[in-house]
Amino acid sequence: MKRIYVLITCVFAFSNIAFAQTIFQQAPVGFDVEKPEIAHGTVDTLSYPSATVGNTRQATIYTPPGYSEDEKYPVLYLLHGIGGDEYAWLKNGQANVILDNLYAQNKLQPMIVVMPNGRAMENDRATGDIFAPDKVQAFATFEQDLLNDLVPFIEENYPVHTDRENRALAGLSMGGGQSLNFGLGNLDHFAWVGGFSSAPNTKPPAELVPDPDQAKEQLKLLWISCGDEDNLMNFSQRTHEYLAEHEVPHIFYVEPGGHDFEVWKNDLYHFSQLLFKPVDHSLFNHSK
Ligand code: FER
Repeated sequence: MKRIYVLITCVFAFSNIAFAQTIFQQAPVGFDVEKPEIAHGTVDTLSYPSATVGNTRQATIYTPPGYSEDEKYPVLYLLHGIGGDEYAWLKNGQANVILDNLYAQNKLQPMIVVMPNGRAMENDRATGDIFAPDKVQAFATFEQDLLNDLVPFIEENYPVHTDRENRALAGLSMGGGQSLNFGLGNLDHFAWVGGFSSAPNTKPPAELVPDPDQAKEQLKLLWISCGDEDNLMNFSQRTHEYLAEHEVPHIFYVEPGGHDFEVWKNDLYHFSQLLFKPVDHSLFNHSK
């Protein structure tokens, strides 16, 4: 009899592990390779006045194939990590190529993707000691720059919807921590939130989601992912466990890999396809 219990326990334990890792297949080979024969979106650099930093700041922007000023689009704000800047997702993450390929397969809702510089300080280059306290602090200061300077600029200057259900915030590592902190801390601004391999700047879960019922009600999608070989897994794991305990629907996606763009490209590939559409709730984790 005892053996049967052990067997049943093992089956459950393994099926849970397997579930966490198989919600999504890995992005198919070639998903990040440029295809000359398909339509391409447009990549640009924009400048906006920042009252937060007291200067003019830059962001990159991707508008989709078929973009028209006569339409209105939802917006994904996509944030980089501690070693990155507003070009990181394009240069190291081939974000525009991944998105072009998804549009060619009709897998994406038309959206504008804004890639800001998340280090809100006068010199926002990723040079010198990128872990220096003032530079790390600038990733927190970016909350004000994003909410008070960049989002209003985008909404005044681009043909975009301006309600919370048409704004998504996601990022990798430091940008994952920012996305969880700022997104979950400003549910009146964002309904779609994603943290990829979120870093130690991620607030402790009870601070991140002090009111689980409100989060449950307001979030369209909460995405937490991490590579299974990433030393920062603890920050995603503890967030997932708290969310599961408080029954806040979310996706917890553990994928093969470490702390690098192979993982983050795969995250963008999957996360972007879920945005601004009715979400398949069977993908959500409700338990630990
Ligand atoms: C740390 C380890 C990693 C940390 C930040 C990171 C601020 C960020 C990594 C990344 O953005 O890739 O201790 O402290």
